[in-house]
Amino acid sequence: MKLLISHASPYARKCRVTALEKGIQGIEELHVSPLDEPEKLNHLNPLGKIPCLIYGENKTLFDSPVICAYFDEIGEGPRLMPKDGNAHWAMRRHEALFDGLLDSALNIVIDLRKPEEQHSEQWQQRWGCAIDRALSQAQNELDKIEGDLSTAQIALACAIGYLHFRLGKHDWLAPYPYLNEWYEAFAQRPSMQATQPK
Ligand SMILES: N[C@@H](CCC(=O)N[C@@H](CS)C(=O)NCC(=O)O)C(=O)O
Repeated sequence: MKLLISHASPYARKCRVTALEKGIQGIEELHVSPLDEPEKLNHLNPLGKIPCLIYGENKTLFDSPVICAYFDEIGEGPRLMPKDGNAHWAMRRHEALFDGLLDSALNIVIDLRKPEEQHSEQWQQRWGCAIDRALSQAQNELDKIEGDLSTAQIALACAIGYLHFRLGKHDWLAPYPYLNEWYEAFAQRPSMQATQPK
C-alpha cells in the first residue's frame, strides 16, 4: 500500500495515526506537495488532495474518514468506530465535527497565505467562531469522547495539533482546561509522537 501524504497535513496525520494504532505494516509513505506537484496526484485523486491511498491492484481511496475507516477494517485490535447502531452514528457525528473544525482551521491558514490586501477579516472571524464552538462542544461532550481509543479521538487530537502547529499564536484551548488536559495526555501516545507535523 502507498499513502500519499505531507508531514504537515493534519488529514494525512489522522490516517497515519490510525494505521499505527491498528498495527498496519508495510505502508509506503510518499511525500507529495498538492500545490506544486499536481501531476503526481490528480490522476489518483481528481480533487488533487492528500491523503490518498493506493491499495490492491491500483485502487485508490481518498478523504481521510474513508481511509481511516478502511484501516479500521483491515487492521488489528478493537474497532475504532462502532460498526452500527446509535454508537456508530454518535461517533460519525463527532468525527464530522472535528473534521469540520480542521476544515475551518485550514481555511484560516489559506486565507492568511494570500497577499494581505486579500485577507478577509469577516471570514476569518466566522471560521474562528466555528473552531471555538466545536472546541466548546468537545469539552462539554468529553465524557462521551473519552474512553477506548476511537476515530473521534484521533480526529480531535489531530485537529488540535494542527491549531497548535499553524495557528499557535492564539491560545485556542485556554477556555477549555479539561479538553486541554485530555489533549496533552493523548498527544503522548507513540502514534501521535511519531507523526508530529513538520
Ligand atoms: N476532506 C479531505 C481534505 C484533504 C485536504 O484538504 N488536504 C489538503 C492538505 S492538508 C490538500 O491536499 N489541499 C490541496 C488542495 O486543496 O488543493 C480529507 O479529509 O482528506
